[in-house]
Amino acid sequence: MCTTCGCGRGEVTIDGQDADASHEHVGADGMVYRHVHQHPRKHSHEHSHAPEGTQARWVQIGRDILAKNNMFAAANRESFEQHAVLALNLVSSPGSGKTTLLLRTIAALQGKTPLGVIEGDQQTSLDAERIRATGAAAIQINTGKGCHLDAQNVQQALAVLALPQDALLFIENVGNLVCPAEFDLGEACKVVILSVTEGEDKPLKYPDMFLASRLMLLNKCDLLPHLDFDMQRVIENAHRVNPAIEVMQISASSGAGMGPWLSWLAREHAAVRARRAENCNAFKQPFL
Ligand SMILES: Nc1nc2c(ncn2[C@@H]2O[C@H](COP(=O)(O)OP(=O)(O)OP(=O)(O)O)[C@@H](O)[C@H]2O)c(=O)[nH]1
Ligand SMILES: [Mg+2]
Repeated sequence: MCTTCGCGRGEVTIDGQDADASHEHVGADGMVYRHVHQHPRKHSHEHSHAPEGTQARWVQIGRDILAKNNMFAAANRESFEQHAVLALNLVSSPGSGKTTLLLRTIAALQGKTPLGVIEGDQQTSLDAERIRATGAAAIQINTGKGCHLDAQNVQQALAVLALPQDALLFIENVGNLVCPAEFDLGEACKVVILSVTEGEDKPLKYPDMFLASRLMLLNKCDLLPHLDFDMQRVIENAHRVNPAIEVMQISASSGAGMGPWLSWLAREHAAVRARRAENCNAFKQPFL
């Protein structure tokens, strides 16, 4: 459930996971209850014991949800660190080119770097199928009415994906510039993809997402000759929100600008591997 809009509770399905899993509900007393329903894989039902009450109760529920999410995120992060997995959370509005970017990235890395993909969408396995067609492993998570992935979804998907050591993990979040900003999945960082057809104002209108991201990829730059898009202004807007955000211009369709992105990936992955090696060495040091 999103702490902002309350979407998607109890609707998630994950490739390879039992649909009759336990569900959580927020009772009128504001407590989170877990119990099991028996119902078919694709379902839609009303939960009658939806919360009613004060603003303070909603705030508490939101805190509880994020606290629980952060516990799963911490476990995911620890597991990524232990296995030297670089996990990236790709966030954007719908259709900015996340899957196209992944297809091109996989084509460049296949056979060189082990990798896996977790795909988040409200419905369909279309994106996971596009990824699997390349030969790469992909798990689809359908969030139903939910508008973001959470860390528990990712933990469950990881159990099915079985990533090797030293892998790259790309998590394509549900297309939405709002809610995914709130949810830590245990990733090394969020990468926001903004296509040039969306307008220069998006970092100002959706600041949480641009503040939460370490890198902004400006995609569909092949279309610039046909658009009235001010590149300087979008970069300034992003830096107003997040002075530290890195920016790259790419075209996932044509492949232009992929070099700096691939170099960035290699650098980040090397840093994760170096950290893991350091930690292993620290364990080998005798205690003084
Ligand atoms: N011209 C152009 N089109 C692109 C580029 N990247 C993606 N597209 C097109 O944009 C559309 C959406 O691309 P996707 O990769 O499916 O976008 P997405 O962000 O994964 O979409 P959702 O998963 O639905 O949020 C497709 O028609 C792509 O061919 C690009 O660099 N240039
Ligand atoms: Mg996609």
